[in-house]
Amino acid sequence: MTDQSIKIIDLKYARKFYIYIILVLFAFNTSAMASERIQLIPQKGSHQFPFFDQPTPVWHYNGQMPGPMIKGKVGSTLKVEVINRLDEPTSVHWHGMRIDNAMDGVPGVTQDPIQPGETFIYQLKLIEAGTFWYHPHLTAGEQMERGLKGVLIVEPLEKLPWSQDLVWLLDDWRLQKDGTIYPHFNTGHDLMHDGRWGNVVTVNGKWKPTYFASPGERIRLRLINGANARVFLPSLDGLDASLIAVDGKPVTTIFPFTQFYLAPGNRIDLDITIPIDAAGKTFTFSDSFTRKGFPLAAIKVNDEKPTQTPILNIPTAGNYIPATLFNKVDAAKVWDLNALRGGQYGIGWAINQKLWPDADAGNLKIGQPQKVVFKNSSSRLHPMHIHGAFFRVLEKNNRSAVEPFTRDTVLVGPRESITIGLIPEHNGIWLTHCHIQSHADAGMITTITVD
Ligand SMILES: [Cu+2]
Repeated sequence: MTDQSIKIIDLKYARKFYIYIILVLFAFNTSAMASERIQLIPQKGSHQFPFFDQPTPVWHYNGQMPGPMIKGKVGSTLKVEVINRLDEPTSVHWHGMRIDNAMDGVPGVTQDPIQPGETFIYQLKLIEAGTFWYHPHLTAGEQMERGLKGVLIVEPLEKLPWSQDLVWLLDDWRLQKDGTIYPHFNTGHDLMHDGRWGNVVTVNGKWKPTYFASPGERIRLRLINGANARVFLPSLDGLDASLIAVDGKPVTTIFPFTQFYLAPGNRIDLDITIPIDAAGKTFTFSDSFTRKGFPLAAIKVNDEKPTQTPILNIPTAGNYIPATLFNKVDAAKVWDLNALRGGQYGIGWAINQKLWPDADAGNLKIGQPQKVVFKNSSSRLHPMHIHGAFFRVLEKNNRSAVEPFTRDTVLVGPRESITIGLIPEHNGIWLTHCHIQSHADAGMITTITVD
């Protein structure tokens, strides 16, 4: 046998070996998809921000910041095994998802807290495609602020037509000079104002990250506000975009994106076309809610030949929860939002003068259109979130203000009143609360029983 023939034989074996590896990887990949079983491990760890020499101690899922992006297809069931490796009890709530009430992740209402060392398995039947996210629903003012959160995307059965599906989880952190997280949560200041606002804004845990695109490319961008209290008003540096989904659900009609107050809990999906002549340009997305403003992330357009901009058939929700359904409903439930002395912090945030857990907003009948007025009697912001349901904004300050989309969270401004229409579709005891975590921790939570 010559040297040459040995080489040839080696190559043959090598090729077989590679094919074998590819087959094994393929089999592993498909079996992982079919089983749809995921482990989520809340635990202590660290995260490196660019400003500090030392990594910042955080709490996160599976050692990742943000937690792993969970994806599943409509019609499948995800089994998420949560193994609590924190030193305190926790839970996982699946924000915006309409799932069995027992899987909603609210300790004291839908389940017992997951104690340290314990495991809880969430079974999530994926009934609709969209952008959702997950976070603890226990001492959330601290647990979320230390970093526990992640994104869950439910994909439709058909292939998504966009060449890129960007997911940006927006967040802010209150970091001290040494890089550690400011360790006092729900302070008097946070409670009396709009909760805890950080001094560092991140996208997917990074400060001002850069993403890349080609001229002419069409991108789906999902923005999720995972902050404890900060409201974002994203601006796109002149890029044209259409608003195609709000809070996980397609809009009723697609229209150009102008502005959207992305309150804690809110998600928007945008369809963005990179201009054909934008080669070499960088578009820096920023937040303009506060006077200071923050850069969020950048999209850098490469110098490649322009790609043909595809024409997309973007699904809409049609006339889901039509506003006219509520014309004949006159008796609206009024939920007054205001501060109140009392509760564990001395400063409480109440719904109808009641502080959680002494709260119950009554019953709603399944399938029956219902109007609710969020009446903000305070001078603070309250992004109000209803679990397990979507609703339509009908009026602002008693004037018609029908939105061409549904939501699960709506920002109620100081002294503002917002009338919503909802049709309860799922049995159970569902939470309604302010998504500013300090306000929720200080009592601004109630329940509605749907039967
Ligand atoms: Cu609030």
